[in-house]
Amino acid sequence: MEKYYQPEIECASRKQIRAWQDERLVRQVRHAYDSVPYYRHLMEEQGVTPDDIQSANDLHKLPFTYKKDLRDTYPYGLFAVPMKDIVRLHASSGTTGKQIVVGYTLEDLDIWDTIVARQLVAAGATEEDKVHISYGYGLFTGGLGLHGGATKLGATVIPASSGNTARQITILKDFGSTILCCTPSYADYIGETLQEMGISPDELSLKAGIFGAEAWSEEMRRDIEKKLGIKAYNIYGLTEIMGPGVAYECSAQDGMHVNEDHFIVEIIDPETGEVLPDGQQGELVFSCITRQAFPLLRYRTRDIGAIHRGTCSCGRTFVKMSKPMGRTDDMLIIRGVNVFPSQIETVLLNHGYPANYQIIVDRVKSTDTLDVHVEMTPEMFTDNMGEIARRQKELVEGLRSLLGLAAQVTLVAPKSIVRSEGKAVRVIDKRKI
Ligand code: DLL
Repeated sequence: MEKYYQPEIECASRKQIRAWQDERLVRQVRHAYDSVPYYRHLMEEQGVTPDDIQSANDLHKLPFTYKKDLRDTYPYGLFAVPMKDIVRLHASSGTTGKQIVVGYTLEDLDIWDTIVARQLVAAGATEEDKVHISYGYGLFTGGLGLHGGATKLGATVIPASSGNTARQITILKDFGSTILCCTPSYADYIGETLQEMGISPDELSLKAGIFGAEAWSEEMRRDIEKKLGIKAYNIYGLTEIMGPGVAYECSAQDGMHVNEDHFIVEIIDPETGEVLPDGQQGELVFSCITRQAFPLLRYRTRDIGAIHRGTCSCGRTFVKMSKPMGRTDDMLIIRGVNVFPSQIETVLLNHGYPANYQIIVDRVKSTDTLDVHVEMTPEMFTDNMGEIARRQKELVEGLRSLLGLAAQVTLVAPKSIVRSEGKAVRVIDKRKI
């Protein structure tokens, strides 16, 4: 039977959710306007005042905010409460450029813990569980985010942090961890190490995993579930908005419920900024409607996804966002064709390859080249050149039929691609260098 952390909120009527959003947005806009000169200026530039925002219907009148706004005001220019009320800072350097800093009040942390606890319960956790956290601890929000949620739930936290994989496995085994939290690429690596150590998943007590912080395919989910003998749940979030827990998966494992009592999600056309209808792919935009320290409004995430309304088999009423297929800034444009690394991953895993690959993009004589390096599994490994050529050709065909693009494929030896303990770096784009 489906379990909820806060059924009265997670399964509230749409009317009730809407009422929370209306009231909280109005208050939040006033708070941002009154407390952050930068917001006041942005709103004045757009010709709106807090009085123009009477309900969530008026959200579209507000200006967007961008990562650039966070960088321009670095470090504390968007904080909306005095520093004495900030009890925690987190930061993200992102894939490119200068880091950004966000702050939390005690109340903000409590909300964060609550929404992460919702995810844990949706994945079947109770206070009886041992939650093993292998997200990195530190300024990255993964470690402390899951830590706070698991503590709030009353589970037993194992703050393993990332790295030292053999030791992780000893801890998983000896401490009897039941829920594993880390990036999907690290979960895959842990699964692979388990096999190498000759340990069967049955020897562990794991039952579920909470994986996020990077894009991962359905094929990778199945792979991890098999390797670790668990059910793998997706969790989405970003430092700017809160950290992990902005959206979370339920037993349906088909899209993530957005915690709509704290965030309003929109999908927009990234080119025109126009709000798109439900179901259509576009850029995810979030507004924080309860966060005191950092009241970010209409934040352009650069993540590409879609939102779906309607009933979910789990009984929750929060809208669902599809798994983001990638970020607009990860999207490769190769000879005019848009390619997401996650699409390449789908082809590789469907052909039985592991999720250990690297995508190398270059420009030779003004033509873009796409070279996919993928590891063979130890069972595939051979020095038969004919066999390798046949396999490479098969993948080239698979990529061509999915992407409509000619790629080069290089099969490499098992273990030759460096493993990730956090977010995997899949793409080397030499064109930018
Ligand atoms: O990655 C927060 C987090 C930690 C989420 C642990 C989930 C688990 P940042 O480092 O600021 O924060 O990176 C945020 O990561 O904009 C997405 O591009 C990507 N991302 C996060 N979760 C997912 C996911 C954390 N489930 C950026 N699927 C976001 C795809 C994800 N991409």
